[in-house]
Order: sequence, then structure tokens, then C-alpha cells
Amino acid sequence: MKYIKFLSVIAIMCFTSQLFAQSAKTSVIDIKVSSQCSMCKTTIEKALAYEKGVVSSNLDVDTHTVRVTYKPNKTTPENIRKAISAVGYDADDVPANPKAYAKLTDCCKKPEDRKFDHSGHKH
Ligand SMILES: [Cu+2]
Repeated sequence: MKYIKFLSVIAIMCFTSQLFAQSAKTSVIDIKVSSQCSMCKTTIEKALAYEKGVVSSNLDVDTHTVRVTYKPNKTTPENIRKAISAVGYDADDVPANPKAYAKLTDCCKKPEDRKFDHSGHKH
């Protein structure tokens, strides 16, 4: 009888941990962004850190790809792309918000839009 009680406690524990795992479920997406340098990385990751439902993000400066871990019950890839656009960067097929883009530091703009030639500036 004691053994059965023990088993049911284990079963309940398994069940509740399953519930926890369900509620903490996250998804991961890769989004192509128009980032140019490590400053862009900071800007985008900071913007995503404040975005509802985003758990974490990491932008690879070399591949211009940001990997975002998010809660699918709290946000959508579309919202995440909009948040990136709002700080001035293209995100997949969502173009950068023009006003936000205009405010970017020169070196964070696309090469064709830069006023100055940053020779020696590593991008
Ligand atoms: Cu930059």
C-alpha cells in the first residue's frame, strides 16, 4: 500500500513538471537583419530584450542573422520583426522604419547610404 502511495506521488510529480514544461515552452527563429557592425548588434539585442515574449536574442554580426528565443503564446515572429524594424533595421521581408533608420549612426547605415567613407573602420 505504501508502495502505491509512493508511485502516485511520483506520477503527480511527473505530471506537474510536464505542466511546467508546457507553460515555459519556447520557440526559436532566425531573422535576417540589415545590421552592419557590433553597435547594431547592441541596438537590436537591446530592443528585443524589452520586447514582450522574447526570452533571449543573439545577433551574429558576420551572417547578419539574429537568433531569437521567444514564447509563442506571448508574441509572434511578425511582432519580433516589427520590433527590429522599429529601431531601424530590415528584418526578413519587413523593411526598416525609415525614421528610425535615418537616426542611425552613419556606420550603422547601409554602405550606399553612408555620408563618409570609413576607410579603416571595421564593419
Ligand atoms: Cu552598426
